Amino acid sequence: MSHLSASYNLFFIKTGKLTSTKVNFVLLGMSGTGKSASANTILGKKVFMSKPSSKPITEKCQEAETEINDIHVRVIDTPDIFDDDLKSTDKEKHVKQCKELCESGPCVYFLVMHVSRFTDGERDILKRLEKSFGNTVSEQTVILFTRGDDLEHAEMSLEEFLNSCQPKLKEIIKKCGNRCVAFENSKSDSDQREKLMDTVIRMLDIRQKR
Ligand SMILES: Nc1nc2c(ncn2[C@@H]2O[C@H](COP(=O)(O)OP(=O)(O)OP(=O)(O)O)[C@@H](O)[C@H]2O)c(=O)[nH]1
Ligand SMILES: [Mg+2]
Repeated sequence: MSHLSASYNLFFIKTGKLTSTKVNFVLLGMSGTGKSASANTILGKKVFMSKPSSKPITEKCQEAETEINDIHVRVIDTPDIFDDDLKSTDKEKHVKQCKELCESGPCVYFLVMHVSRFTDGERDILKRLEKSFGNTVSEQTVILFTRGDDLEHAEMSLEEFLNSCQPKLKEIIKKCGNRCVAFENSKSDSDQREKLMDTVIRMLDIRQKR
């Protein structure tokens, strides 16, 4: 039994519903995809530095907490652990830190990508995620697409984007149970974080019923 279902089941037995427990959200993805911007959207305020840059901005794991629909959420923003230039000792340090932070309760991984391009470096991103966080990580993963505003400008829905995306990305999405959300980080409305929470609750619920 994975860590997620163990904690979650325990909580359900106690209370019958998912309230007041602490859920950990770990934002992972390549540099510049919008991990920190998405973390800020989830938190509902600008906590982490997020800006245009040709080089990585976030250099170490950072965390902040919030409440969404009565659920206590700890948001963990990470540096690009898929960066080939990163020393393996640094990468291990970041992964270890995430794992330690997730020991406190259920953990949901968000694989952050943007809708504008699926890059070569992202083709094997799930394999790399599994290598760091274990073979079952995709069962606890939601794909978070940033730059939802680009979709809007192209008058395209998330469904249309997903239907027309390339086979390798489709494969990743399928492995993650087709759990996808689109974020428009330039908007600070709370609808986006509530929709995200719905996806998370549905995911936890499905695991609970297994
Ligand atoms: N238009 C638009 N820009 C976005 C969105 N999300 C992020 N960005 C921009 O993309 C750039 C990079 O975002 P970051 O949040 O710094 O990306 P990151 O993944 O944290 O990058 P590192 O810390 O280097 O790993 C910033 O200029 C953001 O404003 C979005 O939904 N729409
Ligand atoms: Mg960042």
